[in-house]
Amino acid sequence: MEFPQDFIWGTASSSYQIEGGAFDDGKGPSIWDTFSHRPGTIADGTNGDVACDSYHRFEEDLDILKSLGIRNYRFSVSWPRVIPEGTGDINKAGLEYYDKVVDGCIERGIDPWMTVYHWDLPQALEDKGGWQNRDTVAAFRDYTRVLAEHFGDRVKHWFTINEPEIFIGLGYGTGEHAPGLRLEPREQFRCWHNALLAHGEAVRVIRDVVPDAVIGAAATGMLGYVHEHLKETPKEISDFSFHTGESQLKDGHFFFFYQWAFDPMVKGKYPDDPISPWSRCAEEMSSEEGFREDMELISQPLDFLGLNIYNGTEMDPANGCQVMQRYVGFPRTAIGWHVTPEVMYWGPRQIWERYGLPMVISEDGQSCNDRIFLDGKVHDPDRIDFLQRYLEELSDVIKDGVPVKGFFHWSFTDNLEWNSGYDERFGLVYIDYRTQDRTVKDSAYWYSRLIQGKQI
Ligand code: GCO
Repeated sequence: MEFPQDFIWGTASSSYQIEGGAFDDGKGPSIWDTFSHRPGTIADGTNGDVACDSYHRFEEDLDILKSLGIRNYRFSVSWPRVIPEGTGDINKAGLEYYDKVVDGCIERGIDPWMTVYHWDLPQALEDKGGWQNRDTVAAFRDYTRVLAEHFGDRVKHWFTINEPEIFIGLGYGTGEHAPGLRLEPREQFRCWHNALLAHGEAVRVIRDVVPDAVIGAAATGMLGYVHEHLKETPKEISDFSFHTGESQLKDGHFFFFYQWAFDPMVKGKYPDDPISPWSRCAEEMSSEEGFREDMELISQPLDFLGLNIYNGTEMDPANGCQVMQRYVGFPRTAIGWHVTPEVMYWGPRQIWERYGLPMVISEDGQSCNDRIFLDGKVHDPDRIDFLQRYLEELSDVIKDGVPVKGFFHWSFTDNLEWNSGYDERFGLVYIDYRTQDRTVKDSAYWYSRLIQGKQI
């Protein structure tokens, strides 16, 4: 497989999943602190109080990144570590921590890619309605300004929000994620709209404060694919990828689509998606005063789109591009997600055809049942195989003219996989949670050789 000379190779993490230090040095509680302490919310009964202890061990982690030659690191800022109540007083110790992370990256030749929001909303804001409350948008704008003013001299790559599909869909829809609410579609959609407004405000602020910033947002969703690399994209595939289907309505996951985030962000309007319950909500909202201005704010020009791609849905061109029944025993990762490398070809291609913006793969990876072997190493050939398959498809789509500029492996280290707990290991680096010892996995050495252009 081949990649352009200037291709951006990186790896990713998020604050709540790795930091720990949940109540240290003036940090306020986030909705994930509250949620994870509620019995029955996290599969293995754990929480992020300590996580990978990156709050204390980031130097060691950055050394590992450097030793692997990984030159781009995507991480997120914990809002309540910086502004404990969500608005008002700034916690200097919080900013100092991220100063050390940012400077630590730069000293090691690593470009920091900062995500403003990866789900850890200050609990104080949730107490006032969280994403249901439009005041959260202004709070987000002010929080982003603090980050832009403080870090903008050193941080040039920014993600505003990460996966609204999940933090709204699972947080305020199905209740599986913090804050654990199960709202009706109309109320969910209000949250959704507010999250997109927050994104728009953030883009505007970062642009204003850091004129040479490169700004995007990361989203995820359903994507259809066919096995072959056809010349034309069958209409049935993109119809599938960008329209809510009956099965998602039935399982209550109708929010899990790219178009609900990227249509408003890029095209300035909500999608034409007839059977989604949100279409009615968007229609109703469109008669509210200020709606046009809202859409203008949401659709601030972006430099790139971040795609978090893990798997897709195969369709059969021989059969009118119907969804293909998966065969018995179809390959799966440890968390149970299907291994579908072709989505790494068809996903970026369809997003490119619909939105016409450069992209980075902001997340991709697999969870494995990793462990330390008798020889003291972590052998994870399944992760290497997964990466090789997905990256070959990515290399092909780039060759076909689709501008994917970078790839961030999810994740850097093993970490707290939200409500699934610590059992799901996505990292290139193994964490022994009893001792916090780090062990670099075989896949990390493989990735390191790949990105340095060595024989893999
Ligand atoms: C995400 C998440 C990550 C997850 C990863 C694996 O953006 O969903 O951003 O936090 O851990 O996707 O599920």
